[in-house]
Amino acid sequence: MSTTPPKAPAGDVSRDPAINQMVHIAGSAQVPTVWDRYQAQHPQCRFGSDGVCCRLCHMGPCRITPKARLGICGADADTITARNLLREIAAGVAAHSDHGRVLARTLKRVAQGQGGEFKISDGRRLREAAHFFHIRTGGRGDLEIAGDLADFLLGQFSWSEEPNATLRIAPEKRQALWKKLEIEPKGIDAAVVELLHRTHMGVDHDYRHLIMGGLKCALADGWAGSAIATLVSDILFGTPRPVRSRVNLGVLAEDKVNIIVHGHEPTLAEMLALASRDEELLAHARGHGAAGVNLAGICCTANEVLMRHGLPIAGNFLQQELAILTGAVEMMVVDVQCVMPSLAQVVKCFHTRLVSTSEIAHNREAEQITFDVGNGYAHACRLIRAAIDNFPRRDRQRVHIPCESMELVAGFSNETIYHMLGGRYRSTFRPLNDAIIDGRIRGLAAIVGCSNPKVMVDNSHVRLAEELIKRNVLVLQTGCAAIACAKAGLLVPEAALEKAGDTLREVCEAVGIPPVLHMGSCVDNSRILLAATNLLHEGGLGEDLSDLPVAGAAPEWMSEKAVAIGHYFVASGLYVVLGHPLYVEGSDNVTRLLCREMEGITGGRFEWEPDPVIAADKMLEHIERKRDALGINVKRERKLFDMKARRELQ
Ligand code: NFS
Ligand code: SF4
Repeated sequence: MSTTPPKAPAGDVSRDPAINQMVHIAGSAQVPTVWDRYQAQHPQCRFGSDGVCCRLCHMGPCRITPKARLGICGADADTITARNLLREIAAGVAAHSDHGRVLARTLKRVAQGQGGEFKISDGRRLREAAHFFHIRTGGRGDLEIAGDLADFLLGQFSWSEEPNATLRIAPEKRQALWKKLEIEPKGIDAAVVELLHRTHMGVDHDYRHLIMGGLKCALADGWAGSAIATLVSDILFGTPRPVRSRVNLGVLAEDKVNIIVHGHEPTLAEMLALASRDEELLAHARGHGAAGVNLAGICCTANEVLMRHGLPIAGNFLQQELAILTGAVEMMVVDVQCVMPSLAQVVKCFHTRLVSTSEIAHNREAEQITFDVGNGYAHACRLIRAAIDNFPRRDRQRVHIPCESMELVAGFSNETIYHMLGGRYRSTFRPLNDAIIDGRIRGLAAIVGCSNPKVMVDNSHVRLAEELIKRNVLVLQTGCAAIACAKAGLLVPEAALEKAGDTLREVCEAVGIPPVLHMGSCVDNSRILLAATNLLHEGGLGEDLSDLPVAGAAPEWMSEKAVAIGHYFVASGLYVVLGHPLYVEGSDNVTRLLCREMEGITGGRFEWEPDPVIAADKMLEHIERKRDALGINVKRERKLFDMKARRELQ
């Protein structure tokens, strides 16, 4: 606990009452949170936010000002901002891809019979992937194929003469453009290393060349590292199908042992999900006066176990400290990414045990119990037992669980969308394409990314999604953005009745889907790329991703991973609206390249727009412009697209 009482943030920090209530409680208990530290950082450094501070060598640090337009080495604002941006992209790509590597290694261990309780859960997805990458499947068992696939995927990380084979998932025209622009990555690790090299003092000094290099590395994320993470997770843990669950801090149970999984890698959480149903452990819990074991998640580990097991979500990024502040969490189990170092301070004020489980992510004040795949189940049981043993230490006087908890439906993988649209006999995207072509659905919007204390938490996500569905745009989501909209009740089919425009509502009702589809964690943005690719393959909406009436947005983003995602969307020809700018505004040239000129190069570009309603206007404008170009905005008779008419057309 701090000795000086933190300054309480003025007014509400979020549109979510559960967040506001807990921030208030934190203030009374004098436990500092992210909002207090945000205040303490004010004013934030302008050189940093403009991207013109360089400390890439030790002649510096240098910063660009009106009286010093060059760094000591002679680097100008263009070079400095571009290099700083590229280092962010490299870190984001590294984070997603290293996560993918951990999963590919797990697949390998399963294939070798050393994967403990892990197994191949979706043999069909395994075989489809093997077939796609020319790995022999005929007459072979799952494990044999899995071993070859794991080797193949692990091979995608190192440098090679050839572009990454996983790029072949993309539409052909897009692949050809990447080749022409010379931005095909040739190995994921190699792409990251190349960026670090190019941005070292005294190497690449052409901002345009630098930015194109950034796109190349970003492609190694969306179409390689993240795609591998998603694919292998589906193979090992099952491809998500629609599943109902609940979200927000109210999912924590007053009478049960609450365990929170937080971070990004799904492996340990999978085992905890299994072990939380273990009869012996449940009896142990009863023996300690608890009615059961309640496993809930935060951030993307939560999204992973939600998608596959329907486990409840306690909150998104900015609710991690608040979950502990409820006083009702016996254990928080963290792995990698988006885990605030402050958690170690918050748990000191409560009985919560903070357990760190990744070999690469330690916190000196957390307990380190490194997870080992081969002993996964036993490991999970040990953790749950320790959490149960901690239950009697809960101070009932200090328990404050907000009542907010909302229902949601998640699990919209591409396979699910195929299945739901096409029905039992004919899995297809056709009905979606038809609805877009005849204008009942104007287009698709991806709303993704983090939460950020700089803005009213969750507000932009929810307002943007509401505006878009009102205007008949189907919304796809991942990450903390999806959790934000889920808390606001947008992820249930009934939301279509209340909030969607007339024609989108008709489609949602006919198919039985919400107007906002939860496609998973942030690495599952690869599912969004695939959904866009599937739309193209289905036909009638152009030949390249940049032809599609599709737009992306990250209204409250904060992480370097979000920077990488934004760049692979733009490199894939998509229009991306960010709620606040990248750290590049110190260079007019870099800003113009990213926000204007890029459209003539990749077909995609960035836009900054803090106001969610104006962002919706801009996204819709983009979508309508694409519809015009496709020639599908001419007024048509609806009957043209009934089954009979389609048969006649054929
Ligand atoms: Ni994505 Fe998921 Fe959330 Fe942002 Fe962090 S949890 S990987 S980075 S904060 S959306
Ligand atoms: Fe300064 Fe150049 Fe060194 Fe950057 S690389 S710190 S601009 S001298």
